[in-house]
Amino acid sequence: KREAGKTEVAEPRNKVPCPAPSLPTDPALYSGPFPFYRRPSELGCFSLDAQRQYHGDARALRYYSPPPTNGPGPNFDLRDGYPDRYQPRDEEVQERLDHLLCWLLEHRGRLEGWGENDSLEKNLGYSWGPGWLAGAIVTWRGHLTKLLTTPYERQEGWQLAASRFQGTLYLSEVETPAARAQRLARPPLLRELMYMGYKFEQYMCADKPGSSPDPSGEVNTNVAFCSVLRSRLGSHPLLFSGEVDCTDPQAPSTQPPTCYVELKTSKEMHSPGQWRSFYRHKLLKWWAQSFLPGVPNVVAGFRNPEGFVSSLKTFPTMEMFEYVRNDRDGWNPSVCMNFCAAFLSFAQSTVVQDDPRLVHLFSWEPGGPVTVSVHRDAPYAFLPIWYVEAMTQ
Ligand code: 0WD
Ligand code: CA
Repeated sequence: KREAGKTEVAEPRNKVPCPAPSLPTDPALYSGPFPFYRRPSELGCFSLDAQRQYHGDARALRYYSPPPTNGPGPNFDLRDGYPDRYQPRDEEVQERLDHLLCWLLEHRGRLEGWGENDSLEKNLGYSWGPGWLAGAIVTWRGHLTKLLTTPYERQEGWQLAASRFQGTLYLSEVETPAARAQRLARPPLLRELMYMGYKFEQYMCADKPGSSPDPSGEVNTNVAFCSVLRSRLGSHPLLFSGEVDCTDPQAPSTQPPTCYVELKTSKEMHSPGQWRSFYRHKLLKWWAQSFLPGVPNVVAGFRNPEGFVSSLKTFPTMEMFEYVRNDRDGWNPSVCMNFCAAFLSFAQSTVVQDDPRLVHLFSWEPGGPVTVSVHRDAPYAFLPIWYVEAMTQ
């Protein structure tokens, strides 16, 4: 309304209030149809040895070797060897994307040169060849898992640092102050529980195909085998790497990632209420983690309060949703994937400047939206100088 005696002055354009962009995470906003997700294919792999040194091969890959089905069944003491035969990885070392970048440097020729071309994808405008990496998102599988479960997460927030370099968008997790405080104050029982997960792997895996597990040795969590995969979510080409527990020499297809097996431990359950809660919370995380790389089966070992596993159950990744399909308080894979796609679009449109020293920090706490802050150099910049220099040659 025009008031007498007052001149109306338009707000200068640069003063128009402009809310900082943010992304909501409510599940109801993402319940559309399941988005396109390309069947993940393995581009390569690498291993980390007992000293956490990188090797561009499969030396750390282990072989699925469950107890014979005709025998007495498992009786694994997951506390055996703790803490005397335990060499835990030094969690103070922030590795960020370093090992994955190491693999990328070694294979940049194949990623940037003419690779096998998928003509259907080419017709759709998504080619695998020169320029593919420049349009891709590079990250760890574990970071994508956190994005998939965000609409249902009520406990732990996250921070993801993002930098664009030569077109590619790199995403690297930053430990939140709360997560760091929790890690430093980790109760002894939780430390032992972490060991028990790795001990289970030792009971279930052999070093060579056809041989038997040897649980007498040490558990060294520096050792890792990582698969490097290519996929696409909606319009977002993805290159990510994830740690793989073992390969099943008896799998119907020996082609990775379909021969891979994910191993998990969980508390023995005794009531329908305990199973329901397991389907609602644990299976969501298991599904998200294994669906992304196309790992078809998760083998669970159920431990009793004394730390012994006497029963195993295989959960096919593609059947996990069935346990919550008719549960009003269950999770929905479409919500997970649609939110992840929305986040990737949000990140792609937020990080416009191509500069390896510039970081957009995406932060999320349960109950709120994803917010963004901008930083330059330390402590948030994460693309190492050796990578930037080698890629600039
Ligand atoms: O820099 C970071 N913020 C992170 C680095 C966070 C998470 C993982 N990593 C490292 C891991 O050490 C590994 O070398 O990245 C690599 C691959 O990770 P991912 O496959 O993307 O991670 P995720 O899916 O979260 O974990 C897979 C497995 C875990 O199996 P379970 O069954 O517990 O989900 O990797 C192991 C663990 O066995 N793992 C770790 N091992 C040592 N230290 C760690 C860790 N911090 N996190 C996961
Ligand atoms: Ca595992």
